[in-house]
Amino acid sequence: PTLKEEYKTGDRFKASRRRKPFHPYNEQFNERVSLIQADITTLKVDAIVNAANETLLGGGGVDGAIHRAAGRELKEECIDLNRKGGCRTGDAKITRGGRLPADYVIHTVGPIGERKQLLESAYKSCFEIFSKNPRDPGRQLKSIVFSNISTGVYGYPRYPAGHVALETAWKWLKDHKDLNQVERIIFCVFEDENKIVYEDLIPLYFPPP
Ligand code: AR6
Repeated sequence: PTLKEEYKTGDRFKASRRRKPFHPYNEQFNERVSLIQADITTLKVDAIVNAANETLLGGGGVDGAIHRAAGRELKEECIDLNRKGGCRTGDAKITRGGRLPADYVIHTVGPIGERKQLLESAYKSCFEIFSKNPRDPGRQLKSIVFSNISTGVYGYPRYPAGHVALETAWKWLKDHKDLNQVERIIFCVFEDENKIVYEDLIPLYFPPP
């Protein structure tokens, strides 16, 4: 369900009236943003975002899960990207999704520790790739699911990271007023701790009416 639907049923985001929102209610935004708690490798969307490292060759956490589920095809594309220099921190690259239900994986590299500009840059790079799809420029992407970049092994504190994710998404939506392309921006949380963070922070950026 989108935020708009969830706000209507009223059983989530009770924290919404606790603090004054940073931005006013925006129906279009709330129709496009949602929160889900899931294993990101199970989601059938246009693109999922991987929290990778600069080699793009796989690792632990969500990166490991994505590589395992996607199989050889994705691995080979990643090896190819690695030969071309991998991916710098704050940047992003795209591959097809291999055996994943998602069509594409946008691999980004978040900072180690709380370095706000680099995390912001990672989210922005994902949005840029999402709107252009350099892997297959003819195929416009409409839905994107973000994992909680840098909040695992890389140790970015959860609340500050949640603020960066939501603020960057809000800014991106604001700067792309011709929203015909984007259907869904989904934040995928895995652990309960991050679910709590997003339930607390979403109403500040995407408040209910
Ligand atoms: N689905 C969705 N989210 C997940 C999943 C999953 N299957 N598994 C873990 N998460 P992390 P980082 C969440 O450590 O901090 C790797 O080794 C997890 O709960 O995966 O950016 C890379 O190769 C956490 O909230 O990524 C890098 O070396 C979030 O994903 C390094 O870790 C990110 O945690 C990157 O560290």
